[in-house]
Amino acid sequence: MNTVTEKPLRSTQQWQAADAAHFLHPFTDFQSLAKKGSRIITRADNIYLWDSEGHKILDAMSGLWCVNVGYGQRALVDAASRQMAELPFYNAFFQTATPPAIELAELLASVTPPQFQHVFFSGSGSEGNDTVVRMVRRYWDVLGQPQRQVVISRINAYHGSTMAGASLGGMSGMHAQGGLPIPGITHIEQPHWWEHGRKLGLDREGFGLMAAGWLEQKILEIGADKVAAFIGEPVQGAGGVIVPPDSYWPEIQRICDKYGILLVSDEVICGFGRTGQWFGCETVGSRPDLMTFAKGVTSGYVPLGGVMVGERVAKVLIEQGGEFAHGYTYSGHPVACAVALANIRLIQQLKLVEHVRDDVGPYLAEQFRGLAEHPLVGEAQTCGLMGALQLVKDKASGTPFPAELEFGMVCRGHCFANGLIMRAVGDRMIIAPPLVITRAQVDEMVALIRRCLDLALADAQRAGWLA
Ligand code: PXG
Repeated sequence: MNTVTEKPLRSTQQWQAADAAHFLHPFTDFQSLAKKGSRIITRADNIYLWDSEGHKILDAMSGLWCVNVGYGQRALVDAASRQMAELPFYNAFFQTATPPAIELAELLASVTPPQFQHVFFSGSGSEGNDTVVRMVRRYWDVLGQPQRQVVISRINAYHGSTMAGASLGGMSGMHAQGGLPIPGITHIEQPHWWEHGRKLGLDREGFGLMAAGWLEQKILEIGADKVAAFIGEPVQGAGGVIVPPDSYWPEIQRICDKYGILLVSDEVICGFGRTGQWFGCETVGSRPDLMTFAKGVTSGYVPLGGVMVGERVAKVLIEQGGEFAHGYTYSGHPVACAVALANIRLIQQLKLVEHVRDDVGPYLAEQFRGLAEHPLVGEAQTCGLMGALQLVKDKASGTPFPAELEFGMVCRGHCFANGLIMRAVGDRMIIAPPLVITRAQVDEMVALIRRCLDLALADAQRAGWLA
């Protein structure tokens, strides 16, 4: 469109034809999408999107877990436009820097936990995690322990799609393509009570300690002197919004401390207010040495990522490391940094972290307790403004639907048709709405979710799947 008020430049069918002819979408079966045609999203405001057919959609996924301040925030648009006119690009490689990158580094140091005074910028979360792998190995090299190479991560984690990011991630479908994981990366089982602890008859907190214990077992199996770091998302996002038991992260911290292993918190989804604190590690009670961030740092308006580097690591790299032979053209991109500055200041002005912590987060939790009563819902979990509903065939026993039914996709189909963007990860229905959402909008979202659950239930009854 020329502007939001003018007629579209092309019809939906024309967009879809050109899309199918030229655009290879991420994580997509190209052929099946080409047959079906993409949904073309043309504009957005606050927590709503509009498609090329004029349908209004409530975006309960914040774009892709990133539009924390919601769509249409003028301050971010103006910051980008001012910076583009002033200095659209300069690099930070050859002993130069730009004011937005410096100011953002300073502001990040003030909003992150106190151990973080330094930042390394990247263009995305995946690149941030590539930086993490290089940096933790370099740290141990400089300390004279080059054998400390192994990074331990978790099955069903998501840490990105580059070679290192996908290797750190624990998605078997991704490992199956492209010869992954790269050497020196290994995985332990996730702290997923519904999947593992419940079946063992353990309560949540007992299971949390057991799941953290798997880290200690792995360290002992490899040899502590070979382990560089452990990485985890405070709450697993793409894996299905898996909120760990409260006992899990403090025990992980204790184990990392015991063996001197670096702890990395991947805050790409949990950062910038999503969990009701500035960073997820503050919600779950860990004290990481490094934090990866992206997404919410700019609310997705432009790409930016990076790694917060705690003083333990920064001191060694700065005082003893010499040149760190690593960096990206867009490390500290001035336009991205200017947008991030405007975004973080807006989060502060609107008190969005407090809004999630004290108001809409607890309100969402209350509404999800209501949804937990639905016959299809085995478990409902929230953390701040992330939520998951585990769909089950039989509520009393928690029996899942057979995987081949892809029942989550049945439910997601109803969401799609009813103006709600909600994701299905297997049979876990998940949300992460923009942090600006109001209580009235939470009501609107929950009513839509309930309607889609009812429609999915009617399908299951008609098809005889509940028997
Ligand atoms: N870490 C975490 C925890 C993420 O969620 C990344 C790293 C990688 O960030 P980039 O900016 O390189 O994409 C992510 C990204 C999904 C989905 O299906 C989630 C992500 C990306 C794409 C799809 O939920 N998270």
